[in-house]
Amino acid sequence: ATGSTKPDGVPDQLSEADAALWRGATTILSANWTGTHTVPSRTLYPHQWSWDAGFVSIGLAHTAPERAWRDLRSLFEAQWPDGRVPHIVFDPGVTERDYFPGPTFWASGVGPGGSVGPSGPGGPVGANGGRANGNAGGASDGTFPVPAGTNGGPPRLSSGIVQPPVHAIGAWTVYRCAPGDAAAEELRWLYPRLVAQQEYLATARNVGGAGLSAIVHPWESGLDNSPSWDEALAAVPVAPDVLRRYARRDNQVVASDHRPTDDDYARYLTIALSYREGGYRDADLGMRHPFLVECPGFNALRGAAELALARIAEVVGADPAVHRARAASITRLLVDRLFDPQTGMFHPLDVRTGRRNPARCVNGLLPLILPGLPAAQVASLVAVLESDRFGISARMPVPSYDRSAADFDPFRYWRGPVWFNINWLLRRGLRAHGQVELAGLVRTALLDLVRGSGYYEYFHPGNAAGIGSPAFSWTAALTLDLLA
Ligand code: 2M8
Repeated sequence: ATGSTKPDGVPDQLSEADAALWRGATTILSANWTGTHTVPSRTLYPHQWSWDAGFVSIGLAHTAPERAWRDLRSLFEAQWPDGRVPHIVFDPGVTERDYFPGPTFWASGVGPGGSVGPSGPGGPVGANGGRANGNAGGASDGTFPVPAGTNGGPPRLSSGIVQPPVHAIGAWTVYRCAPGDAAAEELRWLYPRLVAQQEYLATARNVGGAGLSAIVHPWESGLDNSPSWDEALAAVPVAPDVLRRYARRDNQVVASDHRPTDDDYARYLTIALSYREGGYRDADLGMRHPFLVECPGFNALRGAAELALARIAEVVGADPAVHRARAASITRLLVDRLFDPQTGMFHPLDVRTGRRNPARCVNGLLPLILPGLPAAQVASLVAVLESDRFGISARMPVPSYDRSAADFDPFRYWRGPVWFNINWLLRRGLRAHGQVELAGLVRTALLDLVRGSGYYEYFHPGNAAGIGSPAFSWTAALTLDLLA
C-alpha cells in the first residue's frame, strides 16, 4: 500500500470498517498460504492454480510482497520446457481424494531432455528438468535466455493445460507497489519465463492460424461452465463410462446445483483424456482434438500481459517495443475475428466449425482491458455493460452471463453468478478508457459484496449471497487491491 500505515500494516487512510475488511482479507491469505504458495481455497482447491496465483500476487503486493514473489516462483518453477504454465501445480501432500482430477489423472511427467508426455496413470512423474534444448526460454532479443535446467527444486506434478496469463500483470503490480533491488531481481528471473509463456500461447496455440490462441479445454478459460462453451461442448463425443471410471469430488464439497453438471463434467474429462493421449502435444491439434476455441477473455488477457511485459522489459533492460507491438496486433485480431457488431460484444470462435458462439457471456466484455481497443468497440462494450443484460450498478457488480438469457442461472458457477476477479478486470478496463464513474460503481459494489457476505468464491447476482468456497483467495487479494 502507498502512504503510512497502522502498526499492523493497515493503511492509515482506511475507515474502521474498511480496516476490518483489510484485516479479514489478510487473515484469509495467511490461512491459505502453505509456505511456498497460496491455495485458492483450503476445502475446494487444495493445490496451486495458475491464474489464481496471478490475482493473489496483486493482493499480496500490498501486504507481503516477498510472499507474492515466492508464489509466482512456485508456479513458474513448474513451467514446462515448451513454455506452458500448467493450470494446476499439485501439492504432493494432497491426495486424489482431496481434489479430482489430480496428478494421477493428468499423468503429465516431463521426461529427460525436456520431452513432455504422460507418464502413465500412477507412474512416476519426472522432474521439470527442462530447458536443456533451450527452446522455451529467452526474450525475443535473446538477452535473457533461461539457463538449462535451472528451475531446480523438487520435481513438480502438474496438469497439462493452461489458464489465462495474468501473471505479468501480477508481477508488474508487485514491483510497482514495492520496488527495489530485490524486486528487480525477481523481475529478471520471471521475465524470460513470462516471455516463454507468451511464446507458447502465440505459436503452439495458434491453431486457427490467424494469431489468436485457442484454448483446448473449457478449464483453460477459467470460466469453466460458461455458456460460451455449450455449442462446442455439445459436439464432443463423450467417452463411454467416463464418470464411472472417475468419481467427481467437487460436488461433494459444495452443493451440486452450484457446480457444473455431470454431463459437463463427462465432457471435461473426455477432452482432457484426448489431450493427454496425444502426449499434450499441440502439433496437428486441428486434426484430432475435439475442443478448440478462441476465447475473447483469454486473448484479451494475453494482450494485457504483453503490455505488462513492456513495463517489465523497461526495468530488466529488454526491448519494450516488441511487447507493445504484440499487444496491438492481438487487439486488432480480437476486433477482426471475435467482435460481433450485432450484439456489440465479443464472442468465442469455434476453430473447428468457424462459428462464433452467440451467447452473451462476460468474457465477451473483457477486451475492455486493452487500452488500444478502438473507440467504437469501447463505446459498444460500455453500452452492453450498462444495459439490463449486465446492469452495471453500485448495488451489484457485473454477472457472468446475460441476465435476460432464458438459461441465466443465479447459482450455477459461471452461468450467472458474480465473480470478483472478472469485475476487478472490468474495472481496470473501464479506468483504462476514462470511464471513471462506472469504474467507481464497480469498486463500490465489489466492496459491498465482501462487506455484506464475506470473501466468497462467487456471489448470487440478485441477493448478493456468497456461494462456493467461503474463504477464497482471489476475492481476499483483490479486496486488498481495491482498498489500497
Ligand atoms: C475453477 O476451476 C477448477 C478447474 O480448474 C474447478 O472447477 O475444479 C474455476 O473457477 C477457475 O477459474 C479457478 O482458477 C479454479 C480455482 O479457483 O476453480
